[in-house]
Order: sequence, then C-alpha cells, then structure tokens
Amino acid sequence: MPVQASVEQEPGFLNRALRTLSGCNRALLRATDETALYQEICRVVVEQAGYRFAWVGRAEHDPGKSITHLAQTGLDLDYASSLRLTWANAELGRGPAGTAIRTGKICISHDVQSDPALGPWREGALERGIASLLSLPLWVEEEIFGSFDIGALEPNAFGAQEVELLSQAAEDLGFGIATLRTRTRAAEAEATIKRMAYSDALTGLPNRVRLRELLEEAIVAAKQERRPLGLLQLEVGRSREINEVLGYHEADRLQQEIANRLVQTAGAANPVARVGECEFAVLMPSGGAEQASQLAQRILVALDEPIELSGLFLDARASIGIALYPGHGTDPEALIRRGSIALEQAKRSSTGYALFKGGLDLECAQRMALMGDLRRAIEHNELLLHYQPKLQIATNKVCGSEALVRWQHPQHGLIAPDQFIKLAESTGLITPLTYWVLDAALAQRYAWHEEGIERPVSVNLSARDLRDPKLLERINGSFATWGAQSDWIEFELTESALMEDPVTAMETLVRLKNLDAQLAIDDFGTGYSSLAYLQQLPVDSLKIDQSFVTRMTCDDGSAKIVHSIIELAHNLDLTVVAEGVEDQATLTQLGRLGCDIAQGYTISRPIPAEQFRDWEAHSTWH
Ligand code: G
Ligand code: G
Ligand code: MN
Repeated sequence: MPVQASVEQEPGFLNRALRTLSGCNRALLRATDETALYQEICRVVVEQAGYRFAWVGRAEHDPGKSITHLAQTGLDLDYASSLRLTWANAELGRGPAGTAIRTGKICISHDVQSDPALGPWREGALERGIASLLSLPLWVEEEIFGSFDIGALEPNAFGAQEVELLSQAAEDLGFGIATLRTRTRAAEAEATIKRMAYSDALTGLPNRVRLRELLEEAIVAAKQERRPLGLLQLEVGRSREINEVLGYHEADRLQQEIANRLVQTAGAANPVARVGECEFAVLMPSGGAEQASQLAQRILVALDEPIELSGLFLDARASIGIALYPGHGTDPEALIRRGSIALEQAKRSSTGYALFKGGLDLECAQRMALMGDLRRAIEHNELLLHYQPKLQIATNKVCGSEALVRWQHPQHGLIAPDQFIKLAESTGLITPLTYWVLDAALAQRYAWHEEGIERPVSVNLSARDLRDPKLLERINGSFATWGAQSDWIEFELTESALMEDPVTAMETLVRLKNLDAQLAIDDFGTGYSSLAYLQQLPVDSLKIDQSFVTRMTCDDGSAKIVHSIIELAHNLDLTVVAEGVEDQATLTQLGRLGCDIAQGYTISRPIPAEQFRDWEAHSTWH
C-alpha cells in the first residue's frame, strides 16, 4: 500500500517541486539583497509550493562549526533559532542540515518517526507535523555556504524526481547569492573608481572633472530657483622656489594646508575643488557679485596668514577670478573660461581678486540686475498689457486683439518685451510671466465681456511654456476663475518655438486643442517647418511674419512669399493673419490676395485697454 500511495502522490509532489523551482527563479530575478532573497525563497517553498517549512542556514567556520539561522518560513521563530545546529561530526551535527554541509551531499530523512539520526529533534519535529525532511547543501562560488532545508507533512515526500527539481532550486539559489555578491563587488569597485576619477589624490577634494559636474548641477538648481551663482578660481602658492628649495614633499604639504584653509573659509555650503597643481576653485551655489566678492576677500584674508613648513614661514599669495551665472555665462564651460580670464585680471590687480570683465561686462551686469528686478516686477504687478487690434479685412471690422506685455520699471520706465522676454526665457521666469499675462488678459477679457464686447484676446506662449508640465492645469484654473468660454482667448505660438521640439510641441498643442482653444502659429515663414508637420498641427490660423508684410509693397520676393503663404493657409483650411501692416497700400493689397485678418500700425499700435473705446470711436474701422 505505501508504494501505491507514493505512486499516486507522485504527480502532486512533482507539481509542488516544480512550483518551487519556478517561484525561486522569479525571486532570483528580482532579488536586490541576500537576506531578501533567502526570505523570498522560503516563502515560495511554503506558501506557493505547499511544503511544511523551509529554512536557510549558514555554515560558520567557528570552532563549534555552528550553523546560523538566516531565514525561514513555516516554523515558529523561537523554535527555528533554538535548534543549536552544527556541522561538526558530533551527535548534533548528524542531522540532515549538518550532514548536508559536512558531506556536500543531499541528505533526506524519509520518516522523522523512525530515522535514528533525528534523535535530538524528533519530538520537536513531530509536534510541528513534520514527517519527512530534505537538506540540500548550498554551494556558492565553489564553496559550501550552508544548507537549504525543506520539511513535508507526509513521510516519504521526497522522491527522486522532486529531489532532482529541488536540488536544482538550491543550485539556482547558490548561483543567485553568487550573482548578488558579484554585483556588490562590482558596485564597490565602481564607487572606488568614481572616487578616484572625481577627486584629487593629494587633498581628497573634488577634482576638475567633478567640479564641472557640481557646477552643472548648481546651474540647473540656480536656474530653477532663479538666483545667481558664482565660481571663484584661485591660483595659490605657485612658486618654483618652494619646489626647488623644499622639495616636492613639502610643496605637497603646502597645497594640503592651503586646501584646509580654503575648505574652512568657504564653509560647507561652498564646495572647494583642486583643479590643477596650484589651482583651486570654490563654487558658490547661491549669490551674486556682492557675495562672491565678500567670499573672495575672506579667502584672501585666510591665506594672508603665513604657512609654517619645516620651520619656515611661507607666504601663500593668492589671486582669485570670479565668474557669475547668468551674467557671465549660463553653462559650465563659459563660467570656467571666464573665471580663468578673471583670474588673469586678478593677478594684475591690487586687490587680489577680480570679477570677469569682458566686452559685454556692463550689459551683463545690467541684464543680471534686470533679472532680479523682473521676478519682483511679476510679483508686484509692474507688468502691464497693451492690446493691438486685429481687423477683419473683408468686413472692415475689429475682430480681436493681441495682448502684448510691457514692463513699467520704477527706474528705467516702460520697457518693451524684446528687452526682457528672451532673458525671462533663459532664466525660467517666463513661466510666472506667462501665468501673469494669462490672468491679466482674462481679467480684461472678462471686463469686455461685461460690456458686451465678445472679441477674442490673443496671448503669446513661448517655447518654454510648451514644455511646462503645469501649463494646461494653470490655463484650466485661470479659465475657471474668470468663468471664461473657450473662445475668449487665442494662443499664439511662434513657428520657431514649435520647431525647437516638434514632438513635445505637438503634444501640447493637442492638449490645448482639447480645451477647445483657438491656436495660431506666430511669425510664420521664419521657422522652417515642413508642410507635412504643418498639416498635422491642430491649429486654426497662421500669422505671416511682419518682415514679409512690411516689405511686400516694395519687394517682389516678399510679395510672392505673402501670396503663397495665404494660398497655403487656405489650402489647409486655416485663417491667415498679416502682421506688421504699416500702410493703407499694404492693407489693400492683402485684401486683394484674400488675406483674412490684418494687424499693424496703420490700424493701431498696441494700446492700453482703456484707450480701446476711444480708438474705436475715432477710427474708420468698426
Ligand atoms: O509688442 P512688441 O511689442 O514689441 O513685442 C515684441 C515681441 O515680444 C513680440 O515677438 C511678441 O510676440 C513678444 N511678446 C509680447 N508679449 C508677450 C508675452 O506676453 N509672452 C511672450 N512669450 N511673448 C510676448
Ligand atoms: O507676437 P508678435 O511678434 O507678433 O508681436 C507683434 C510685434 O510686432 C509687437 O512687437 C508689435 O508691437 C509689433 N508690431 C505690430 N504692428 C507692427 C507694425 O505695423 N510694424 C512694425 N514694425 N511692428 C509692428
Ligand atoms: Mn504674437
């Protein structure tokens, strides 16, 4: 009967051995550390495959040859850790786990009840319903690492085929442990290589390569937070005599002492790098000209104190060149280059330090100051919108207006957008600026709506806005605030902005279109978009760039371009707008060519909203 029972049970047992194998493989693929791996394998064996328990132990090479419990599932923890297993050739070492480890062979107890080797553990096992036991030696990197033990509720549970499958699982587990170890060693090696590649051997400070990376990261952060940063480049203690008189060893000590003083003076916030034999750099991640100059002065003072070496007091004379983001450059290379130029300037100066002074210096300083001002301007409502009317040529009626931003600067007066839009784009301030414009345009549009004037207002979006993940959310919010209809606002996007990143631009356009917004391509004819791309864009109108329009009455080439853009737009079912219409002759010619809408000085300059009504009353358009 027992034989028959085991034949009947065979497929069931095999099944669970197979489930163990496949579960183990999955665990191996996912494992990131050894402990988690043992635990997961034990879990699979019990919960997925249905064995009574699973246990992993490590063979220690201590005098008692103990076995440390690593992981288990199915046993009470107290019991599992109280087993006092050993792999020594003694009574407590002759159980399955000890035997498997000592001999390197699989060890099976077919029947816990009768197996003499199980003497010390019999009672505990039977109490827990364990009727047969299997111990598999775990080989890792050609050494026995420990054992993998499985218990079953039935006697004779481990037939030849299951054992074959389960030992395969043990083999895989050993391989998995080895792989994890290889991976850990590789990661350690990589970290060492990185440390060596990124730091200066003499001082342990970041080296030139690392400085460049730090600078790059700092620029990204500064850009995001819209603040300046500074790079200080130093030459310290370069003196042939020191090398010649004291030898290289002492010269090295001098550099180490300089490094110490620099690190102390710069403080934790401003990392110091050693970028050459006698060259250092200090990165000041936050601060402008003022802070950088103060830091330079502090460093000069700190290095003023003579350095004692072999009983001599050495003077570590330093020169410091300063380059600032964004005034002197917006990428690491530009800042490093300009910092070196400033360093040369510093060597000739009496103060010992110098801010970069290039041809553009003054303009840069002004732009930098302007950038700081602009952020404040957005917050304090120093911006304002002018509106330039658009005329429907066929009916001679005003059909909308374009909102164009201006900046009422407390010192510099009214500043035109070409003075600050580019700067805002390069510093990230364009995002709050666009949000401000959108809200201001909607507020005005709402006022017009209350007066019964239902003409769309056009708002310009920049290339950067198209990449702003919050743009749509913000537009939705502003529309909700003002209870705006989707046709209140039209968005203008320049052709070149679309071409900067056509894929993202397309995605954003589609999302804007899903809001039912009207979309126009601005400055059309200057951005080199392909017809194929254009056809796919979900836009409603094209605005012919004013450079063609202003010249069309005197230049045949421009006239031809205007003509063909009008045809192209109409073939694509797009409305066509001419901007830069400066005289009546141009307006008349555009009408003959079938252009739909005109915008330009001959109709009106951009004007404050309050002047709109007056302008309409006194103009020939209605
Ligand atoms: O108004 P004109 O004044 O000088 O505008 C100059 C340039 O600035 C134009 O190309 C116009 O598209 C752009 N501009 C004006 N207002 C805005 C605005 O609110 N956002 C963006 N991105 N560009 C604007
Ligand atoms: O966004 P866009 O580039 O289309 O902005 C229009 C720009 O063109 C604004 O700076 C506006 O002041 C300017 N502009 C509007 N009408 C005329 C015009 O008739 N002639 C010229 N030269 N510029 C104009
Ligand atoms: Mn525009």
